Amino acid sequence: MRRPGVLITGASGEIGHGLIEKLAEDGATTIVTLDVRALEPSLGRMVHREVTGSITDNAALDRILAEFDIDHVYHLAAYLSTRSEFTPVTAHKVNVEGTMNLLEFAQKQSESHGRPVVFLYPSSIAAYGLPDLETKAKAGKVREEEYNTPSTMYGCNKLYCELLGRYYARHYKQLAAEALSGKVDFRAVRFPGLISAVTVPSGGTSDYAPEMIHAAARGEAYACFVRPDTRIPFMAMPDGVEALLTLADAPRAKLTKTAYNLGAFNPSAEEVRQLVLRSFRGASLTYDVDVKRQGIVDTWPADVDDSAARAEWGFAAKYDFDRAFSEYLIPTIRGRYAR
Ligand code: AKB
Repeated sequence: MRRPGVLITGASGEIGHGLIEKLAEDGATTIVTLDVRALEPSLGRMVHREVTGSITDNAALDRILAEFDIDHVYHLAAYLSTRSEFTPVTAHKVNVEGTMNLLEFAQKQSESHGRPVVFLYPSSIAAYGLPDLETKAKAGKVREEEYNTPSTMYGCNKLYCELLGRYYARHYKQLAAEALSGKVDFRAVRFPGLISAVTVPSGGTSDYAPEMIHAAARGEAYACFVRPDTRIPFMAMPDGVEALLTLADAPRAKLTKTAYNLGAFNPSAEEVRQLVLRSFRGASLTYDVDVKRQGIVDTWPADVDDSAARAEWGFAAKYDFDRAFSEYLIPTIRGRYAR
């Protein structure tokens, strides 16, 4: 008998950390993870099977298929935006071919147990590409259908994988209607920059905000790599994890979109810096603009319209900018570094 469970890829990353903790809370979910990196021991104790391997390795996926009856896939593994610009071919292999492998895996799982597999996909604001700063300033809250012309390899990968997911959902829905089993229930969110109090990101371009906060908490000097006026949407990690879980539970019939915007707060880099300076007096935070990374965030929207997520599956971020700092980031980070 194969054991029912959920699969998390890229589980040792930032989102995986929070997601595992949340899914493990009631002890009722069998959690299977797949990552090239080992989980921290404290997280490893919360999962039932930790597979160390790549999403590009079909043998690893076949082993999971043979052993588990997976009904939810949280496909978090990806190369982020800055890293993908340095290694575009590898990024495409991991981000696109890896996602394709996971979609095939989900479809096979569904065929074998006869139920749809809910496939959660974290897309990104990188799926947008605004042509210039003037357009960005005028665009206001960008809707899902607007400016779908990403400028980075990562953004192209994310947008294309949303379409691949849509293809799988429609294709196999049709097969299911023809009485052939198998169905991938693909659901995606376009995450803003995520800020976690317990992990530091790597390889992203929204990293300047979390890096500023963590450096200040550690008492280290930090030079922000974007201009003070740079503005993109951000979200506190607990809201990001909650969004994935809420979307996973939403009734299928209510969902009209393949990918949903999520909004929370959208401070400029200087507004982040000022709040960090108020929280960590004497912190050394300066600017040293990296032209390439600046060029990337300049194509991302300053804000997003998340009305579809609110209306269709009841999404509402708990943390605005001030609450994210005062109730989540600062107390958790202080505790972490004090230890
Ligand atoms: C990145 O900066 O690449 C990510 C993202 C916005 O998707 N954090």
